[in-house]
Amino acid sequence: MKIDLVTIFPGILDGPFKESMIKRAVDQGLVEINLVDLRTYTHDRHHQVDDAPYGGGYGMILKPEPLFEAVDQLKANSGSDSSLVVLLSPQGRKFDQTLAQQLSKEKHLVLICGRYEGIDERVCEMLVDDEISIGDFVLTGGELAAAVLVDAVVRLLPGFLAEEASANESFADSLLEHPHYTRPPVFREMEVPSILLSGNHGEIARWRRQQSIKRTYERRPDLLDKAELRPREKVYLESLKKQQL
Ligand code: JCZ
Repeated sequence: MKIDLVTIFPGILDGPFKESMIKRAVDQGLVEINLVDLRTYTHDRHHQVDDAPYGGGYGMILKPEPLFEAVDQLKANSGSDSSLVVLLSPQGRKFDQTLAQQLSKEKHLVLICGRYEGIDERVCEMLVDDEISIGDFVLTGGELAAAVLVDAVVRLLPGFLAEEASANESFADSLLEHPHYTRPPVFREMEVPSILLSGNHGEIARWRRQQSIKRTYERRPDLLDKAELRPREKVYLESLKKQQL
């Protein structure tokens, strides 16, 4: 996969991909991540990327010409016959694990990171394939939203995770994760649940599944609609619901 991030502040995105797991994915060649400075695609002396809004009002708007030129060139140089151009914005459709999985199947992503009051609408209409929001809160620009999206997508690329890790994780089966413990077995008088020390892997798996269901019921009951529970797990969930009444 190739990911191009178009921004007027490449420095914001300098750090996030140069550490830990994403760095390893880049080093392994699972993904190529390029920071593209939008000002490279201006032709005036002041490298102007923004202008005042037609109709008046506060703030500045990103001009269409540099964005069209940047995206056209990035598509042409992608080495791929299909590119998906994504605009990060609070007006987009909500990002989630299902969308992350869909994006992880793409060969070339171009992520446009806006700034200021927004982007000329002709970019949104003609250049952008998908407008995505990472949540209902307002950032000062699209860069951190793009970093979140890249992180969630890259960890899903084939070869990134051990098979087990991706199978067990939160949201993959619409349940939150069970609690985790490591040594020591007693810390400041707080004990690790004895079942985890029992060596009985069948019982441990059952306990973890129940803990996942309990947590999801307590913290994110909305997720339970999508969860696929075995008959005995449905019975367990019903017993939880009765205890709460
Ligand atoms: C440009 N402000 C781009 C995206 N989910 C989310 N919240 N906020 C944004 C976002 C905010 C922005 C720009 C200027 C994205």
